[in-house]
Amino acid sequence: MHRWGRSAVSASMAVAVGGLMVVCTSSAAEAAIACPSGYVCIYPDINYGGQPYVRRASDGSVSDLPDSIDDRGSSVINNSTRTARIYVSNGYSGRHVCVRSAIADLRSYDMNDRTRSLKINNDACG
Ligand SMILES: [Ca+2]
Repeated sequence: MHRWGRSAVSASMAVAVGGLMVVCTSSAAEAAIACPSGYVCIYPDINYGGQPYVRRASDGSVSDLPDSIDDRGSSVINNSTRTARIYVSNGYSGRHVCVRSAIADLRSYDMNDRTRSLKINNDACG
């Protein structure tokens, strides 16, 4: 949980509502931190919460994701024209899920907090 330390934006939003201690719960369809066009974003919390790991799809695959998201990813947005496969092991091995657009909760794929490598392809999912 990083809600209080997330960013200056959160702090200013709290001020904007009159200093009330309000924790906004973002809707499932809207990322608190948006995933830019052309990027694949892996979020540490479900429903696209927390500080995402972002990867420009044209920069290609990542065989060993950094510690910040290694075994921590809980939701994914693929805002690129390519396909993104997330694997439970390094080097694109083990079980994986193919992300065409977005997955709000990796628990539904038994992949929660099991994000170790990211394969970017030009093919289709499935
Ligand atoms: Ca997580």
